[in-house]
Order: sequence, then structure tokens, then C-alpha cells
Amino acid sequence: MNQPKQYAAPAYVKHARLIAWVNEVAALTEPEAIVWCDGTLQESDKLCELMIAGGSMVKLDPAKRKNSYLVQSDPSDVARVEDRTFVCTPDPEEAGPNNNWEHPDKMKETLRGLFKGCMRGRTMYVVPFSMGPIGSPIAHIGVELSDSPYVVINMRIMTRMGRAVLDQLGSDGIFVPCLHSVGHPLEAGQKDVKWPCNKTKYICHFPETREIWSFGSGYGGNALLGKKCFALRIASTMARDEGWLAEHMLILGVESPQGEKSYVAAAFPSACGKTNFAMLIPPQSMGGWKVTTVGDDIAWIKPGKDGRLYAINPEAGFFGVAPGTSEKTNFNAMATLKENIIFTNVALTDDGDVWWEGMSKEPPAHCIDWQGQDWTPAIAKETGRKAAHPNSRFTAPASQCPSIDKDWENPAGVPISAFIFGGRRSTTVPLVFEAFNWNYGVYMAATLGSETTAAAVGAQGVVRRDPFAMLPFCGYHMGDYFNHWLRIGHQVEHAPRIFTVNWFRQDAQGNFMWPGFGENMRVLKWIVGRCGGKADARQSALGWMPRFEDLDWSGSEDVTKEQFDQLTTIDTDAWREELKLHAEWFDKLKSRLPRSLTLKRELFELAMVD
Ligand code: SAT
Ligand code: MN
Repeated sequence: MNQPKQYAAPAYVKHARLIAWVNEVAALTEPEAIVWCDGTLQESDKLCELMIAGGSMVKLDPAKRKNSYLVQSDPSDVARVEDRTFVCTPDPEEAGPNNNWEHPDKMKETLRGLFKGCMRGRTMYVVPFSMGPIGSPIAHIGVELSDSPYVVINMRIMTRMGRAVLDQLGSDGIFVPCLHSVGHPLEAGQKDVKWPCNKTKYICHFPETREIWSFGSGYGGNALLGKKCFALRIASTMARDEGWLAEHMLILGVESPQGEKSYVAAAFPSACGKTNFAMLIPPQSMGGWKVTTVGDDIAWIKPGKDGRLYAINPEAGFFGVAPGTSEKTNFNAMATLKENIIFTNVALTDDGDVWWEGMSKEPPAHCIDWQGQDWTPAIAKETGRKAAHPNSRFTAPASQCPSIDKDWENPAGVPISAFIFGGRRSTTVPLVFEAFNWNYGVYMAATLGSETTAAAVGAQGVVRRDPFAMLPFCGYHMGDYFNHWLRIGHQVEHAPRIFTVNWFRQDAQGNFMWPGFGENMRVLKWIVGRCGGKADARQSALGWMPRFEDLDWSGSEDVTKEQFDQLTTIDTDAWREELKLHAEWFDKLKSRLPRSLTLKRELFELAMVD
């Protein structure tokens, strides 16, 4: 049996509890060595060299993309595994029907069995990270122990990572312990594989003790534990206890030609275009509107002294979906991706660059696809094989984004004027409407539905309820979470207005009716106009809705009044069916469902009688 070669922490580490935990985990997992990460570029470069030497990473041609790399995962490890994700509380009621549950004692026993010796032959990296600007009153610290160099280099981009965080922690600061292993120990002489992982996977959260244990996957939200595991599942329980919100939301700034600035936060399920929306470029014809990016995935929101809600982006990078990203669909993302990027599961071109479906109109004549096989347009036509996996990703420093907001690292956050909720719905849900009031808005968010995407393992394109786009991310009972939202709205003096959008409605022929992307600015302008008392609306059964003339159509040739009417029509038959699905969903939450939401559902039912 290999004994760890180094147990001692560097002299600059002063945190006794952290050192004790690292030693305890090392005794359990038996790594070959322990490395305390400092977060420097040199360290990251060294890890990349190691991965390249081991055949698990390719350096892209620096003439094409400086300091950028491609990693291709095992085909079995390409997305979050929601059915292997657990919230472990003593009482199953606490976790709620929205989470897989196990008792913490029992789960720890299982995990200890799995983690026993699981890092043999590997290095255990100690990764201190801050979610949010270091020292911000809204930020929180975690430390991830991982045997994956891929995790380290991604965490360096996605969080504030390294020695500065340990300095902030001092000798007794609070941190969330995040333990991760790919679950693929190497016995003496055993050769490593390209992407180590384990068939058995467990992504486990312990809200009571604020701990995370993740086993068996090296991918995205399963392994970069600062993201969904900490910043959403654990943070949502912290937020419930402490009176704030941890949400699956992008944050963007909107500036009018007159220089008036508002911020909105918007929740969409994974892979529904949050990154594109966060980096939207308004049509020039609208005359000088500007959109700036604060974050593209997660928002931590706290009440400010002035009665408004203030949001920070706890992340420092974007882990965005690559396919479909192009100069046309997201110019700012493409500009962000020019250097210092880690690509995962996209294709490698013959000239040492990357490619994915939708990046360019003309596909390359030949490339190596995400599974390492030859790919040509002819092969694709014949076999249907994609060059890039539909959930392939880029990891990019947020600071490189041309639209990054000047206040994106403001420790106090930015004031939020509107919340927007959207799903991927080919039918039923109109383009946009504003809730009559906070409680109606909470109802709409609580019943949000969306057609599933490749971001999670499982069937795609099926409508599932994804309340607040938080179904896979809320670390406690969804009924309690709705109550928490209702409470927050009434506690703050200037609660944001709440809007529902749907960019994905289709006509009878299956064509998208709304052009989306930059054109979403027309809807966004109406939304901030509503918040500032500058936009008109008509009352509908669902809420306040724009008439055709209430949107700014300058320079638009895409949408006629007839098409707009179709986009905003309320199909009462479809809504009666929809409301039945709401009832089914509410039934699952039983006694913890707020009564005001049940009542709202009944009101909507009455309103849908022709
Ligand atoms: O893999 S992640 O969970 O980080 C991405 C996503 O599903 O949004
Ligand atoms: Mn997400």
C-alpha cells in the first residue's frame, strides 16, 4: 500500500481545522502526494503539462487560441447525474420530494467505503476558493480536495482560487469542506486512462454540517464543487437560514441611450441560453441601448439597507455550452474565448483549433470528434454523429468578456429591478408577461416548466416542472423554498417586479416564432420600462402583457403584428391542461406548499374559462 509521501502543510497555512481535515481525508483516501494549490498561472501550466504528457489533454495551436486546451471526457461522464445526486438530512422531509434523500450517517458510511484508498497512486490537490470577491460580505469560502488536475485548472478559472483565499481564512475562518474523487485509484505500475472516473457515482450534500462529498465523476457540476453543489445546493440552505437568496440566475445590466442603468436577474434551466442572454448585443437600430454582463449562471442576492435586493455573481468564470455559440448568436462569448480557455468535449480541427456544431456555417472538412474519432460532414450525414457533444463546454475567465459590467466584482453587489423566469416551451407559454404582484410572480416561477436538455443525463425534450430553474439545485424542501421567496418579497421595501418569458414558442410547422438572441432586447426594454413606469401593457388572464405597439420595433423585419399576436396568445385549452400539471406538481409538495399558491392556481383556473 502506498503511503502518502507528504502530509505536512506548507508553513503559510495557519488553519488548524483545515490541516486536520486534509490529514483525515488523506488517511482515508491514501493519495501518493498532497499539493496545496496557490492559484498561480505557473501552477496551472504545470498541471496542463502533466495532463498533456498523460494523454488526457491537447494544447491548441497558440496562433489560433493562446494558452488554451481541449479535454475530451469518457463518453459515460458528460453531464450532471441528477439521479445520483443526494441531499442528506436526518429527516427526509427536510430534503423534500425534489431531492434524492439518504440519512447522513448511512450515506457517510457508504461514502467512507468508496473513498477508502480511492486516491492511491494519485495526487490530492487542496483547492481553497472564494465564491464571490474575496472579502465581500456576500462571499463565502470553500476548500475542495480533489484528485483531478482537471478540477484544479477549472476551479482556478471558475472561482477566486489559491493562496489569497487561505490568507482570508486566517487561522479559524469558516469554510465549506468539499471532497471530490474521480474514484479511479492506480495500483503500482497501473497505467492511467485518458479520463478517469467510476461507474458508481455519488454527488452528496450535507446541509446540516455544510459539507459536500462527490465520488466517481470528473465532469462539470458533478466535480467543480463550488458551482452547483456549493453555490446553489448548500448556499440555498444557508440563504434560507440567514434571509437571503442563492439562485440559478444570470445577472445583467441594461443601460438606456440616456444613461439610465438597471439590473435584472433571470432564471432559466441549464442549456436554455442564459449565457447568450447575459451577453446580449442590442440591435443597433434601437439606438444606443447597452447590455452588460455581471454573471451567466448563479446569483447570490441579499437585502440591502435601502430596501432593495443586491446581487453578486459568486463565480469568476463561465462554464458555458459550446454548441450553437457563434459570432452571430453570441459575439461577446466568441470574443471571450480567444485565449486562456479550457474546452471540454468539443471537436479538434486539423489546424489545432476547436469546432462545434453551429460555430460556423461551413463545418471543417475533417476533425477529430469529442470521442476521438474521425469526423467529416459526410460521416455526420451518414451516422448522425455530432462533432461536439451537445453538452460540451468552455471554461472562460469572466474578466475577458467584452460586455463585463464595471461593477461585476463590486463586493456590495448590484441592485436588482426585475426577476425574469423562462423555460424552453414550444407551446402554451406566451413571449412575455409581468406578474400582477410578487405572489403571482412566485406562482409563475414555482410552476415554471421546461423541455429537458443535454445538460443532465436522461431523456431530452420532455416538459418537466423546473420551479425557479432550481429543481436540481434547491438543497431543501421546495415547499419551504417557495415560502422563503414569499417572505423575502414582503420583507424588502422595494421588491423587484417579476416577469415570465418564453423565447422558444413554435408555430404549427415547428418553427421558432421568436428570433431570439439580440432581438430579446425588445422584450428586455419593455421589462425595464415597466420597472421604471415607462412601458404600457394590457391586462391578460396571466398578467400584464405588451400590445404590439408597446414594444420597440425599430429596425425589425422579423416579426409582424400577426406573428406577435400568435406569440402572445393565451390558448385557454392549453392552459387548462397546463394548470392540471401545476396541480399534479403541487400535490407532490403536500403540506409544505404555501396556501397562497394553491389559491392562485384556482384563480387562474377560473380565469381560463372562456
Ligand atoms: O455541469 S454544470 O452543472 O456545471 C452546467 C449546468 O448544468 O448548468
Ligand atoms: Mn446552470
